[in-house]
Parts: sequence; C-alpha cells; structure tokens
Amino acid sequence: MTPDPGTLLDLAVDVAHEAGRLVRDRRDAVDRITVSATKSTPTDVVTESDTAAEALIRRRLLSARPGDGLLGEEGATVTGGSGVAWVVDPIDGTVNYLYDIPQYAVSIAAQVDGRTVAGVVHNPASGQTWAATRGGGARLDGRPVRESGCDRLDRALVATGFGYDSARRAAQADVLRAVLPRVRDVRRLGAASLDLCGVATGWFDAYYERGLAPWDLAAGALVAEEAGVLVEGLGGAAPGPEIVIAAGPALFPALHDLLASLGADRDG
Ligand code: LIP
Repeated sequence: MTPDPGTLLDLAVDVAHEAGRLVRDRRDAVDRITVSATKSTPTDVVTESDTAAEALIRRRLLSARPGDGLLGEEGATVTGGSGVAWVVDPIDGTVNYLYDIPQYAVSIAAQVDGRTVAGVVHNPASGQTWAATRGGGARLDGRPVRESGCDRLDRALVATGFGYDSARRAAQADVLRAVLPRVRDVRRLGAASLDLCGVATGWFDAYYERGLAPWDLAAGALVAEEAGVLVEGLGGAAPGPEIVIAAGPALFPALHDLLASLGADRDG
C-alpha cells in the first residue's frame, strides 16, 4: 500500500528537527568543529557532526519504517523493499557549518518509486523549516510560500553555487562572468537545499548550479516545485548533476536559454 505523503512528511520533519538539535548542539559546544575526513577534494570536508547526524537519521527513519531504502551523503546506503526510499543530506552546507555561518540544513526527502513525494529542509541555526508534499503545497514554518513571479532576467536576483574541483570552478566562473551583467545580482549561500527553498520563498528569483548530488537536490526541489518553481535541466531534461535550473515560469525560459548558450552544463 502506498504510504500517505503527509505521514511520511511528519516523520521526516520530526527526524530533521532531532538531527538539527544534534548538529546545532555540537556546533555551539566548541569554537572549532573538527574535520574528520575529506571526499572529492581537500576542501570537500566531512565533520563528525555529518556522520553522527546521518546515523541518527538512518536509525530513526528505519526503526519507524523498517522496509524502506535510504541513500545518505555520508555513505548510508540501504536497499529496501517497501517502495519508499529516503534521500538524506545530514548537513547541506558543511563548509558553512565548519565556519559557523548560519546557512546549513538537514535535508530529508521521501521517494516512492523514485519520485519525491515529501520533503523537509530544516536550518538548525535559524530554526526555519520548509516542508512540502507532492500536490500539497510548500510551507515555511507552516506558512504557504510562493515563487516571486519575476519575469525579467535583468531584474532577477539569482543564486548559484560552485563545485569543489578547481577545473570545474574555473568553468563555473566563466559562466558566472557572463551571467552577472545580465541579472540584478547574484548570491552564493553555500547550500543547494536552502537555495532552492529561497527561490520557493521569493528570497531569490532563480537558482542554477552544476554538479549537485541527489541529496543536495531532492527535498529542496520538491519545496520549490510546490511553490510554483520550475526545476529542470537543459532542454527539458530532469534536474541532476549536469545542471539544475530553478525559476518561476515567467523567468525560466530566459535563464534557461542564457545558460544553454554558455554551455553551463559542461566543464568548459
Ligand atoms: C554543498 C551544496 C552547494 C554547493 C557546495 C556544496 P555540501 O553541499 O549544497 O550547493 O555549492 O559546493 O556542494 O557539500 O555542503 O553537502
């Protein structure tokens, strides 16, 4: 039986808040968070909080729903048989967390047969929680949110982000150099899930980034879509590691065409 998305969301919100308390308490307890490992590059860091939070999230979700699958950024991979799979980023914006910049999030999405049906993005530093179910709308702290309705690229506030690999960053800088004079301004917050929720909330008019992982994208993309945001790749492709473009329907075509003309889905 297909589980109720609202029930999945309630569990996800509860677990995200518990993981957020762990992450925040650890952050507040020390002046300097310890880097416990690095991944793709020396600047792609993991902290003990990342791994502890992912372990808590895995334990709570799978004890509540033993037959589910789970994919976590820090290595948790569980094949389930229920048809429900959880996609988890225990701390999205880990570098911000390392530097005690209050822009990081616990991101948990529930997928049924590969489609996200419920998602939560919780910022433990601010206490803000975005939540959405497929077809049920998107909310910030219980209040409905909606994209900005911006329809002019030269009036758009655009969020973006950059990878950890230096060659990719050079290519992304070339794209940014061409985008910057075409838009109102650019913001780089450092957490994709919060960037996507920012578009949903009208803090930004659009967001784009190349190189996102499934856990960066899953919950924030649902929140954005439920706030009226188009979240796609180039040429109608699904959003993914090639590129994610998020904007309201009035703005999306102009940003899409600019990024397509710049080859923003390639590394140079
Ligand atoms: C982060 C993404 C962000 C990107 C950063 C980093 P992490 O994820 O959310 O959009 O620009 O470089 O990849 O590594 O903090 O989970």
